[in-house]
Amino acid sequence: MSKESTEPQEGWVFEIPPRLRFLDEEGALVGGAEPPMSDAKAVELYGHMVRARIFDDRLLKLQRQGRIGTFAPSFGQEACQVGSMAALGPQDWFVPAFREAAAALYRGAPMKSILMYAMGFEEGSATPPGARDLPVSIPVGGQAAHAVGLAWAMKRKKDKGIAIVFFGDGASSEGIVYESMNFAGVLRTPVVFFCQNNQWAISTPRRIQTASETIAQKAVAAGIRGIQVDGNDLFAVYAATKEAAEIGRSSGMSTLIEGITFRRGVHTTADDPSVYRTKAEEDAWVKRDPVDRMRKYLTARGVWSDKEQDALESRINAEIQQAVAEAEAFRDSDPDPLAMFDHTVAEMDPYLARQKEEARAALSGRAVLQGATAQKKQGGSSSVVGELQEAE
Ligand SMILES: Cc1ncc(C[n+]2csc(CCOP(=O)(O)OP(=O)(O)O)c2C)c(N)n1
Ligand SMILES: [Mg+2]
Repeated sequence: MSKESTEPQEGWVFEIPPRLRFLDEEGALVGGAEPPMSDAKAVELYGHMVRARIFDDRLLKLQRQGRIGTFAPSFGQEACQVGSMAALGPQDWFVPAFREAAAALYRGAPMKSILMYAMGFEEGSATPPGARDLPVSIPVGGQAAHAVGLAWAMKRKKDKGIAIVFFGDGASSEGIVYESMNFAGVLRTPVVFFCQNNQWAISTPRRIQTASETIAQKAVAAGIRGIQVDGNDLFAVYAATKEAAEIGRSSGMSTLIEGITFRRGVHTTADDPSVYRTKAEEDAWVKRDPVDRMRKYLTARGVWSDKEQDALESRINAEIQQAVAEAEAFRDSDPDPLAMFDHTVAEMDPYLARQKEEARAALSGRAVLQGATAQKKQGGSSSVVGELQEAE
């Protein structure tokens, strides 16, 4: 380890500043705040939020129709995801958890891929060549370590990218998240730890997730910056992430951003939030919705109208229809089940390679068994075991 990487970091004040906010719930700038982007950019990012929301809604319907499997909606968290990714560039690594469809779409993931993944096809995890995007990560918090590893590798290669990792309020209690922040502090690797505090970890509410007053302050012990933002305010998220990335790029200092938001929908399509939270709580967050807030802002600025909204929605619906058709065509094309091994890791560990070979053998065994069963129907052997033995 180099001398520089083990030195205490001087010149930083590890205090959590007041929660950052630009827009109030009515979409008005607060306290003389200047918008951190042009109207044209705000319109563009609003379009991305709407696109994510309509896509999310469509996925929910497809799941209810039995056309895709389980998925975790980003409904209500669009500002956290679009605002942060918009502050970064293709040189930066995107490390998602499992609720980041809005971020992935912004980043360029094809809708078709997200649909394929939700249908159970690992081909949907394949990222476009050269994209610095990791696939969905289901083990809660584990991806934080990947982000630090990526940032460390970039630092060693003198590559000016940073890594952003998403995780939830629940994940903030996982050891690996603390360990990752600790490593990022010690190694001085530029990571934006983006905690989407959506108030719930399945049925566990924020108030019993941690006795800590904020999640942001957990940065202090790791010697990295911590900041709370209104996570339903696109401008606040954008500005905080941009600053965190600039500081990271120039100094290696990491930042933990706690975005205060709300999971407006189900945890996943296998969940029913009405059994553990009240309608009053849900209603309170409807008023703080990030997409509505931005629409009010843009409308008041005179740069958005209902007509433009209709045109946007039609374009998005057509795009989704096309993507669903393509994903279903893929499903019907008899995809190779062995592809489930191919798109999560760059280099396969020996144990995974072994599993792939075992799966290949089992699948070909199944094919033989099916063949033998077909024979039986035509008056062949009646013993399945016998058939398997014959197949060997
Ligand atoms: C290590 C691990 N433990 C438990 C689970 C089951 N699980 C999936 S999501 C989840 C809650 C995560 O809550 P949070 O981190 O707040 O993220 P959110 O779902 O709210 O986006 C749990 C416990 C898991 N996937 N991985
Ligand atoms: Mg949560």
